[in-house]
Amino acid sequence: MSRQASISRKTNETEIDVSINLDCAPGSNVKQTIEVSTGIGFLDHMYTALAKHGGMSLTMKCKGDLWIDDHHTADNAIALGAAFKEALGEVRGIRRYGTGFAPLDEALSRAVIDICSRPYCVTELGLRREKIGDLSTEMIPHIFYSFAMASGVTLHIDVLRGENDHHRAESAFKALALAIRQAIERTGGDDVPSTKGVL
Ligand SMILES: [Mn+2]
Repeated sequence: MSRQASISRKTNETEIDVSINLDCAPGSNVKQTIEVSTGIGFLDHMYTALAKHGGMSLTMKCKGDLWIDDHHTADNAIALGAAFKEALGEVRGIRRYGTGFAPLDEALSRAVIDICSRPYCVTELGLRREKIGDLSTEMIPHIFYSFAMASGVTLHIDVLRGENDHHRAESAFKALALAIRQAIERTGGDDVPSTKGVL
């Protein structure tokens, strides 16, 4: 059974529809479909990379109040996190922990995730530019934070090195994708991966 969810969220600031299917990795017999349209090109680029390397299908349509700034629109990571949590369902029969390292040329990032219902987020991205394309770089750690809070995961993401901020950010998203893909991998059993017996 594939793990999927759709979420629609409409506020005075944004209108967002997200559909996610966590089981579209190559070899899964499910075609991977990625359509991301947020109105912020660089953000589309990042979510597309996240879905692609996370083995997910992702449809995200977002209309935000970009005439104010990019903040409310970039906060669509809340909806993405909520959809991820719903698609995953009860934390059972998955690996729970995942680690991803992703290089992009000179940049290298590490992401570690624990799908544990204990939302926490620590990031050290070292971005120096004010903006990448139309996305404020200060929103990138905020996106990871919003995703962690809404999905209930513990997340640590570090850009270990890199000169180019586009590369640094993209390698961080790709590292997260690899970590997620490992953590949500089915073990074949249906045990709860916790000594508490519940997550
Ligand atoms: Mn790129």
